[in-house]
Amino acid sequence: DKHCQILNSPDTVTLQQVKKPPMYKVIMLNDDYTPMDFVVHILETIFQKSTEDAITIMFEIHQKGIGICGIFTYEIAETKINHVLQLAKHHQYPLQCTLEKE
Ligand code: NFA
Repeated sequence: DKHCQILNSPDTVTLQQVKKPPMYKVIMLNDDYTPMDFVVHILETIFQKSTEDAITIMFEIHQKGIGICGIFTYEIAETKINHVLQLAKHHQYPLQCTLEKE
């Protein structure tokens, strides 16, 4: 049942287990001050969402309090969160983002 791959070296054939990396959800939190169009812009540029999907996700966060921006490896999730927080800080918006292991 474990995913294996055949590795052919010059004189040996071995079964190598292929491990998927742990994945992390990037969660965005609602607040009362960050403009809706700024959140949509972040979802389009940092999370590569279409305008339609960005608007849907933005309203979900606005209505439910939190929403998922995407699922990534730890390093990519951390980098995207840092970009969001840096951009929000630059505009003096209180937008918050966090990471959650899947
Ligand atoms: N609640 C914010 C507003 O009404 C919009 C928002 C959505 C903020 C998603 C943060 C996250 N301007």
